[in-house]
Amino acid sequence: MTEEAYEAIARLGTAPLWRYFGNLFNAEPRSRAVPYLWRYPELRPYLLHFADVLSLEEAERRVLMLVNPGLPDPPATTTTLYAGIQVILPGETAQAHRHSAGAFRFIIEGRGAYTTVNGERVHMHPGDLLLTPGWHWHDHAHEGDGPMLWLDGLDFPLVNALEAGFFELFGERTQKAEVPDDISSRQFIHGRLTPAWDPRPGPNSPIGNYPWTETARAFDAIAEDATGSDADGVVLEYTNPWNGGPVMPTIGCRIARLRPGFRGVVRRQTPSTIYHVVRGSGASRVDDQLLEWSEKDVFAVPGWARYQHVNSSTSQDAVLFSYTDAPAITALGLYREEVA
Ligand code: GTQ
Repeated sequence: MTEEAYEAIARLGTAPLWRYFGNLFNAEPRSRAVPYLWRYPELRPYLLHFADVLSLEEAERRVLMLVNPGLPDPPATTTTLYAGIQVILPGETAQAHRHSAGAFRFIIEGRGAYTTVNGERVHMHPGDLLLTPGWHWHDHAHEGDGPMLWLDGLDFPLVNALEAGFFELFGERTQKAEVPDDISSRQFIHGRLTPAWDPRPGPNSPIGNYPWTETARAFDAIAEDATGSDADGVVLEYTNPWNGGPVMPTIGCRIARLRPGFRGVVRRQTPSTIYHVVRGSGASRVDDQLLEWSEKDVFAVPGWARYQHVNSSTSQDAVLFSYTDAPAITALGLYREEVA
């Protein structure tokens, strides 16, 4: 009788909470994502191979997605975030489009490419952070020599989970330049002197490019005087000059310098994090995995996973770019952290 009752309630579109309770209300989060490291020297030859055999007329974007083994379908890098490595060759263009997902590029190597974002050409140099916030038109073009490669970061796993994903192609292959090149970076890079004639406060930073030259200047300015974080080293947040907040409502970006011999404390937080090694080498213990990273590698730290960063060099800095879903998690009142 009781078994029949269970079948009957299932047919009525119901389920007994008492059989599911433990799965629905865990004592703490258990990410399906796993700690994982992608080694750049292993990926690069295949990026160049596909640059050779696949034209940009055949692919919307020529990108190797960094797929977390715990999140194969739909592919994602952490539960909420995506990372990919994109390559474009001299003379190529990548079709203009826009999506409600927010995106950025962190430039890895090459020279002479730019992305056009809502009519502004934004030029790329290694170490630059370029934003293409949600629903901004963007296409890429390369007028230099040699391949140009960068890290793409997007929030589409989160946006799709929220069923808020929209996508649209631009009417032409590329946008025309409508404002002077790199105008947004030049207007805003001084941070505390913002244009008073055209305030456009919105949820996104108005800066097209946070150039590496300014990042290096920021580190130089504080030099050895900064205390830094016990877990994350001398860590700086890229901010929205309108409000001092994160660069986009769903994605926060940071850059950290781990001094020679740095050994972080063990920490965990509800946001998930994707790291890109700008410089140096070291290791991060993430739950039970030891991720031994070198320059240009990418690694994923799932939400609520314990992590500890170590700069294994006693003479060289390590520099880690990172991004998280912390702005979204914080806005929803779900941010937690713990230092072991
Ligand atoms: O360059 O616009 O890796 O739209 C994924 C989706 C890059 C891009 C990605 C995209 C792009």
